[in-house]
Amino acid sequence: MIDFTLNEEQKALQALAREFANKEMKPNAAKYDKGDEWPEEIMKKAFDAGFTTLEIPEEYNGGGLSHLDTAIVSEELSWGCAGMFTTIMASSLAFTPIILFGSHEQKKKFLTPFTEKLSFAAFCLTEREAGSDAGGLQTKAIREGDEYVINGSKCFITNGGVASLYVVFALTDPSKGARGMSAFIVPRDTPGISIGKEEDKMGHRASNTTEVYFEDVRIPAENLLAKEGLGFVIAMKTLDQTRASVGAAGVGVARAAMEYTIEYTKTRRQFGKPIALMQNTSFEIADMAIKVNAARHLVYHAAWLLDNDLPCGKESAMAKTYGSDAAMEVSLEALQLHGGYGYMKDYPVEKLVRDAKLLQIYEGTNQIQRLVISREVIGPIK
Ligand code: COS
Repeated sequence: MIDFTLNEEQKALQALAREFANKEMKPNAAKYDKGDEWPEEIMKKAFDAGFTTLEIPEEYNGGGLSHLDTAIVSEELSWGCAGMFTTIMASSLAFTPIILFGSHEQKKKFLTPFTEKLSFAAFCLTEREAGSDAGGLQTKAIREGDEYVINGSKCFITNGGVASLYVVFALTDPSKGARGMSAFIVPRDTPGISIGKEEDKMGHRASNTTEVYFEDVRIPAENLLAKEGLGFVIAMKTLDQTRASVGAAGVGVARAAMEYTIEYTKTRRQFGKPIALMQNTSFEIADMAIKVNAARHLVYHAAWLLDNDLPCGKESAMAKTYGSDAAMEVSLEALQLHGGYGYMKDYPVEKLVRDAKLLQIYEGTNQIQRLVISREVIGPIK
């Protein structure tokens, strides 16, 4: 049977996340959007509230929340500030391969510290020449005795400069291409790691994005996740899970844009009446509400599949695509309905447009999502 009601615990969780977003994130969003400062103070509070370790299993001292619960929180936090939320989500992206494929010892050793003190993780897959074509990476991890030696570089790494732990994808058998890829847990303080330039981004300016270099980085062989050659599947299965969260972030951004628009158009008077009374405005707001609701349902459905251990690659890609497209469309329309004011930084809407754009790009562009969806929907062609 289908039940669309949140239970009492979920309602309480939603209220808690909404209050946090409203009190701590929204009032500081414009300040950190300038990009001069990293929102450490807000992140400390997010850590105290448990928002930075929601999905780490209880056994390792984390929140142990379900995917649906996490989606509910994600919508609220990105409604508060998508940039700050990205910092939290990027850690979660790096925790996921450890949760899915790590041994008990690896989880205990590498996940538990995140629940004890504020710290961040980063997922190191993308390279200059391996973006959408994730299987085309060049970073190598060559086994020498009881160690692997990693050489290569990663780019566009969220939390790159602030992370204490990286999950790094590298070729252990370069002759096999993507099938020779493996995944490693790499502590930041390992000699040979250096941080490259910090990117000056259009949006999500409250998040840290850098290059990360690995030069003769030696890690114990026990830091290999699962086994050699499974790296590509680990990356894909991770993204199958986390893409629904990007959809949830899209819902949060779209909802914020819709709410600002309702507030503004009810008070903005032109031709002798509030512009919300004009049919173009009210119909546009109706379309915004349709998109927010439809996107949320796709996100909840993908999360439900994940919680029930059912295949979700297509649905997670749908949630990511529709959620981020909704954020883009709704925020652009919100800007238009704000007229000249919408274009000014004094109003919060132009930031939402800039933030929405990245949701269509990271964790796999929406074109890659359509590739994933169409391959499954169309099936093999003879
Ligand atoms: N789960 C499990 N296995 C998967 C999988 C999934 N979701 N997707 C692919 N695989 C497996 C395939 O079954 C195949 O296995 P075999 O080698 O045994 O045949 C292997 O992985 C290669 O898959 P495929 O042929 O589909 O790879 P492609 O290179 O054609 O395409 C895409 C893979 C484009 C989907 C992938 O590279 C991708 O997602 N790119 C975007 C990367 C991304 O999101 N980057 C953002 C980084 S984080 S901000």
